[in-house]
Order: sequence, then C-alpha cells, then structure tokens
Amino acid sequence: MRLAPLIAVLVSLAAAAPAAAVEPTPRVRMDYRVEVVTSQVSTPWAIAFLPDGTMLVTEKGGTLRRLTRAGVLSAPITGVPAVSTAGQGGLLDVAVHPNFSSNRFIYLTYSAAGTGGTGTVLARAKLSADFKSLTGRVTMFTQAPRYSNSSNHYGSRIVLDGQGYIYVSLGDRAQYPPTDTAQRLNNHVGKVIRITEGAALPPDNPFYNTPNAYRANYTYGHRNPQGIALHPTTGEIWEIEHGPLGGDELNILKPGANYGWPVVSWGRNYDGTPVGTGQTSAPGMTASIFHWDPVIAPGGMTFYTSNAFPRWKGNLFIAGLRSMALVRLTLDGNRVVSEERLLTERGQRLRDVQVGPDGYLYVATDASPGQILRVVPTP
Ligand SMILES: [Ca+2]
Repeated sequence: MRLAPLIAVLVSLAAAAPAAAVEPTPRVRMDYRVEVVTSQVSTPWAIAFLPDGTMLVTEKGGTLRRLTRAGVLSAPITGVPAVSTAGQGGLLDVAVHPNFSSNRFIYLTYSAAGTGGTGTVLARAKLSADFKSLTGRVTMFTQAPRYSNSSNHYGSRIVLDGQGYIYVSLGDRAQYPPTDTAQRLNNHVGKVIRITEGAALPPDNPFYNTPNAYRANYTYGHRNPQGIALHPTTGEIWEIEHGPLGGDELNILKPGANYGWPVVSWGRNYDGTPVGTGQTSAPGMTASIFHWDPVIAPGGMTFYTSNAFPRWKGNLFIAGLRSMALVRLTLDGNRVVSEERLLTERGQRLRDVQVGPDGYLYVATDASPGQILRVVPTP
C-alpha cells in the first residue's frame, strides 16, 4: 500500500483547506457613497439650506457664501459683520428663518471684539433677492461678559423653533482652572439662551423672575456646546457639548436645568486631575443621556427625518472633529440604542452636518481648503 504519499497529499490538502474552502468574508454593506460638492471652501463652520435647495456656508475667517448642489460657489456675500478670528473664533453658525421666502431673514453667530474682550454675538439680516448681499443687519444678542484672556469656547449654534423663539448655545470661554461662572446665572457663559424672534426676553423663560439672573438664560452648566437641534416630534432642544479629557455629552434641554459643568463631569481636566467634585452626577444637576470617553469632539448635529435613507430615519447625526467621523446614533425615545461611525475612511475632521431637501446628508470638513460633502444612498 502506498499510504505514506496519500497521507502526505491529504495533509497538504487539509493545510490548504481553510483558505480554499471558507467563503470570502462578507463585505460590510455600504449604504452610502460620498460625493464632494466643493473643495473650495476655507474652514467651513456651518451649512444652512435655503428654500430653493441651495446652501449658505459660513467660513471661519469671516465670509458667507452660497453654494449650489452642483458645486457652484458664490463670491463672498457682502454685509457680513466683522468677526474676531483668533483661536476658535470667527464667523460661526448660520440659520435660515422658517418663513425665509417671505421675510428673507437669516441669522449668524460669530465672535466679535468689544469692551472687555471678545464674545459671541447673534445677528439677523435680510439676504437680498440676488443672494449677493445682507441688508438691514441688527444685533439680536451679545454674550456677557466678554473675555480678553481666551479666544476659545464660543459655542455657538442657532435653533429657530418655528414657534417664535430662537435658541443659541454659548460656551464657557475656556477659563482654566475652570471657574464656577457656568454655574452662576448672572452671565451668559456656559448657557443656552432663549429669546424671541423680535430679540425680546420671553416672560416664560425659567429665570425671568429670578433676582440677579440674566433673563435670556434657558439652561446652564454647559462647557462648549457646538451643537443644538430641534427634536422633530417632541419639539425639545437636544444639545451636544465638548467635555475636557473625556466627557463629551448629549443632553436634552429642560427649561431651567443645570447640566453640571464644571462641578460634575464624565471627563477629567487636561492635566488628568478630577473636574470639580470628581463625581459624574449630583443632586439638582441633570444627567446627560449619553457620553463619550475618549471624546468625539462634536460639532453640529441634526435629526434625520427624510426618506432617502429609510434605515436611518429618526437617527441623530453628529459631526465629529477629533473622531474624524460622522457619528450616527439610533434612538429609542430619549435613549441612545447604538452608535455607528461613518466616513472614517476619509480621515477628515468634520464640523457640521445638515440634511438637504433631497434627503441627503451634507457635511462640512474642518480644513482649509475644506470640503462640503454629500452622503447619498447606494442602490
Ligand atoms: Ca454635564
């Protein structure tokens, strides 16, 4: 019997078998592909859609441009206010009034210099019929106090709720070691504020009748909230903020609530020491519904309610800077069920995400030159 050679053949077949016999690993199903709308923008900070399907894009250096879905980028729109571009400052958020077609109102946040230093400002202006200029610009709100020792943590995102109110998120201005300013109500530091579309202080604001409190304050104890979004069904404002070393957090805003910074945190100071009490919660302070450690470094966020990606309906999308990801959260009511990170293959810091009228996701990269990306479904 010539057994030995046969065994040798069988052994060699067995050794080779795994590679030959096992099916290829199924590829991860890609639900999307990414199109570059433009690579001609400089450090874009925010995207807002106009009713005609074109976008307004802010550039941190102080310019506002219009961008078509086909990628045609306008010259700078004139009439934009002077901004302070040091550090994290510049021309920041842009929002379009729900009745823009009749009133032509747009809103900008930006950091500006004034007595005492720089601070975040909200302005409203009319966009001309030819989209080339802003007219009738009025300052709606100025954060107080200003700081001369920091050019960081300005916030700032704008939400118009369609009920006549404007919300703006405002940072803690990066004071180190952290002071308790965000915990006190006699300032706009580390707050989300609420004013009317006429720039008035609403009498139903939570601290309207509180002695010595600034009446615009809606929530407090925030660090650097760079994203707020209106929940599509509950009408609540959801907020996301940068933690220090660890401790980015997602919050649901309740009028008058204290979100804890810098007393409690899921993170640590940059030198590794505990924040405040070193605890993650305390009586009277509202817990976040989700947090990240290590951080994602969140920019803007938006709820997805369109039909282009049926599987993503009801999800929350967040632009991630340090994480270089478009973060997708699936939700069950007020609970985060799962997290997926998209666009990581591109290795780009992401500053803002918005949904277009076409149902596609539009994403701004944090770079100069930077890009506006469009995430579209694949068949
Ligand atoms: Ca908190």
